[in-house]
Amino acid sequence: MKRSLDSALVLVDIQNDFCPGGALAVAKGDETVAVANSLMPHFPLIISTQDWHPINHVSFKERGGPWPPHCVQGTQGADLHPALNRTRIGHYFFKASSVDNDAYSEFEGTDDKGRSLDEVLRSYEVTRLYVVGLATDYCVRATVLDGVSRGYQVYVCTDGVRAVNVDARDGEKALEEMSSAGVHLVTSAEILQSELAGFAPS
Ligand code: VGL
Ligand code: ZN
Repeated sequence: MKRSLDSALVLVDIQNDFCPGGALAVAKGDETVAVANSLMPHFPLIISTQDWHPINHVSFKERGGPWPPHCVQGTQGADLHPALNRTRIGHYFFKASSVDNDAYSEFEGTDDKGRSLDEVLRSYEVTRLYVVGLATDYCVRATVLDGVSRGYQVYVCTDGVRAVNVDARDGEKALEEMSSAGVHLVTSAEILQSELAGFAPS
């Protein structure tokens, strides 16, 4: 049984460079893959996003930015994690893909036809976003807060996200901030249970 048609599952930046061994590895980042795979069969629409930087991107240290080079367009590090099930991903979005612009919100990305995330979600009459992926304190946070401000009801799957934690509590703080903004923090077990009961968790 699929969640009602007004819901989309958003897989934020589940890329090799954000997983152990990657250029900007997030601790246990690869653990988001199994959670994403377990949720996908229960959603009618699945959106994947990727951080997608040119080689001399403004966010890289050599240009004065905060990060080591990561998610360089066309490299293995920018690929989705190989264990992520692609069979039901309906749309792929790419963001921060021009040299002088960084972006953490996936709403700033575009798909292969140049459409924005908001445009695609509205075309399906989506009103609820369920979010898993990387990283809690950067792209998940920014996307989720942007989604709230655009009028979506947003659910963050707490066991399906992991944080960079430049400071040790950044991930926790980001979750608190999202919660204060009206975001629902739910576990994958709660999402799957409410699915069987036929309603969305609140
Ligand atoms: C991200 C740091 C730099 C993210 C992207 O996807 O959360 N974090 N670029
Ligand atoms: Zn980046």
